[in-house]
Amino acid sequence: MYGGGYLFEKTSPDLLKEEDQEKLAAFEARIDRGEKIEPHDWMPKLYRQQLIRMIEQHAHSEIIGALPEGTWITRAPGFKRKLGLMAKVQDEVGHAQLLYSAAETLGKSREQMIDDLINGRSKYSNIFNYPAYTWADSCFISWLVDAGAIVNQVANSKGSYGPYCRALERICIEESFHLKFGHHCVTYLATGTPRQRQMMQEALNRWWYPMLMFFGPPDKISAHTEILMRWKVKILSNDETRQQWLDMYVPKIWELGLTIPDDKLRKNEETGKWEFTQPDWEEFKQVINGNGPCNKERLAVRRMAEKRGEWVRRAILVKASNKKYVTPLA
Ligand code: BYC
Repeated sequence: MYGGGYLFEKTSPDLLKEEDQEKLAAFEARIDRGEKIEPHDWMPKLYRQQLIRMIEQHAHSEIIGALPEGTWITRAPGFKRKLGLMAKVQDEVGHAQLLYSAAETLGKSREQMIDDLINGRSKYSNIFNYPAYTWADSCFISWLVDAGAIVNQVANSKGSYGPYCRALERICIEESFHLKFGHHCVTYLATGTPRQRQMMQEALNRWWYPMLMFFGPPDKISAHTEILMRWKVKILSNDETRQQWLDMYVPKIWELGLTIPDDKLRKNEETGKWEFTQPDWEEFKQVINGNGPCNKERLAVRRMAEKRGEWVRRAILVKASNKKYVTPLA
């Protein structure tokens, strides 16, 4: 459990002291007026760094997120489910491409970002470090993790950095198809045979607390929320997105006759806020720093993909420079 301090080193607004104060004021006035900041506009170093950090982590989450679901494509029940899941996984990888492109506009190359990911220097979403044991786990991701992503991304798409917002708008449209697919899959299991219902319930039990963590640590211990909200990179705080997701999806989960594994979960009618048992924030810290149940496996798969794809990337580069390339198999 967490104490009073920040979970990570808090972003200090003191870092702004070195900036040209006139430029900083003009920049902040633009943001206050709701203008978009574009790649060639002046921006404080901290804004650039924070955006690279956040967009890059988001991009990594998309390609790593494709892994637990990807392993279910061949095992999904029936041809339609296989097709649906394959399209979804392909979309997620496409989202990563859009996001890497948005982050590149800030000056960090895609190669460097991938290198940081596979060498464990970058973070990605906690939730994809948990195993998808059954088809129901994959259904949980498609419906409820994507729902969480939509709540977060719809808000952030109204933010201040043009390339990120435009990428998010497109991503959200595709995510809404995933949500329908996921809802259909979960409903099918939750209203199916006793064995199917049990499988869905067990998946919900496994994913509930990692899902609460997905929105980030509570505001009072979040390191970056304050500065990111000041610059409208984040439009809602971590607690606000978590509350919005609970508000939208707890009733839907209950409607399906599933039990949420938290006796304390209730909506406080006076405050309008959901009260719930806090997830274990120490576990969260371990998971996002490489010590979750699947971190090693996830990065090993990415490293393998990177190695296997190397000849393709080289061949494309050689073709672009019009040289003859012999494949390793020739
Ligand atoms: N997981 O100060 P805080 C998807 C880190 S993919 C891991 O609150 P911030 C999908 C945080 O990075 C969608 N780490 O941070 C894909 C920071 O560490 P550093 C994923 C987390 O940035 C495929 C530290 O904790 N969505 O849905 O203000 C298939 C302190 O946190 C997490 C996005 O990426 C976490 N959950 O707020 C299916 C959305 N939370 O960097 C589905 C974009 C926090 O100081 N990102 N940390 O070492 C955001 O909106 C924000 O970055 C967050 C965190 C709300 C996640």
